[in-house]
Amino acid sequence: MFGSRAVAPANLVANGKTLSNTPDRLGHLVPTDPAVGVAAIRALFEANGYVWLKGFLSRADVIDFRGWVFSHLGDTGLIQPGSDPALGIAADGVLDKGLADRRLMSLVRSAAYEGFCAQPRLSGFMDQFLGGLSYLHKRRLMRFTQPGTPAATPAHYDLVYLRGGTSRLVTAWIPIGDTPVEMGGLAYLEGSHAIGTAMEARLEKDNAALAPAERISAFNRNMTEGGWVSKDLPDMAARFDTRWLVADYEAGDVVLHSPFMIHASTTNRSADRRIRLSTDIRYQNVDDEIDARWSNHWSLDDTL
Ligand SMILES: O=C(O)CCC(=O)C(=O)O
Repeated sequence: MFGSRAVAPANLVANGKTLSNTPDRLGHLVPTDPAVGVAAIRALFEANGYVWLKGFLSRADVIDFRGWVFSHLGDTGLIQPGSDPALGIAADGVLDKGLADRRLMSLVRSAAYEGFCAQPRLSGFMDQFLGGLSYLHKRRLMRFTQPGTPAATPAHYDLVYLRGGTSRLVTAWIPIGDTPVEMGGLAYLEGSHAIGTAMEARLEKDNAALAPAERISAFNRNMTEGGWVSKDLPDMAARFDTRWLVADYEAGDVVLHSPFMIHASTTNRSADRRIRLSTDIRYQNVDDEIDARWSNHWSLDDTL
């Protein structure tokens, strides 16, 4: 269960570019058994910028939650009529994007989603991981990606969007359902927490003269559009002489990543027309400075 595949997958595409699949440019994330304990998990997080916790949550609970989410998106045209919502099979017809976006905003405000994010297994672990009481930021994102659409998250590191408090942050990326490589789950640029740290140090100098609100903005004049590092994933791997690490995620897995770790996603090319569903939520120690801009629910127009 915990072994990595030996051969890198072919034909991963992001933003119109095909990722090189040579072993020096593409590899696999290394899975971690949560049973190794919090000290070992923390050491891996520090060393690698990520920890892929296999089977951390109940697989059945995660699949149930997938079904619950898609059942609330049924009338938007997202799901194949008559199919089991837990499978998340995309409909052939046209999506009512406006309705789907409004529904998504309701779902991330719902008690059920709140309960999913605040489940004791996660919050208890985060208290241990952060060495104190953990704080879960209220701005929490849930994303669905239809197969056959070009949607992909450009390469970035999270601190760019959360600069108004501590940098001692941890993101939990949670696939809500099985997400094999071809469904375009998160890809991590190997060793890039050091690259993100150096980029942020440079930007801190560049931003020093800006007014306080602009200084912490991901969209200020010194940033690229959207705060992204790049949309060209193959170029980034070559430029930094490193590899994109991808994985066949399964329901129940949780990936923790550092706020300096560069990550992105690839296009969902599911042959079975399965929709990628995931949530990304952020924790810190409650006693560290909190970025007040993240104390509201996620809105599509919140410019954060
Ligand atoms: O799920 C995605 O496509 C992006 C998630 C992300 O950027 C994150 O977890 O920080």
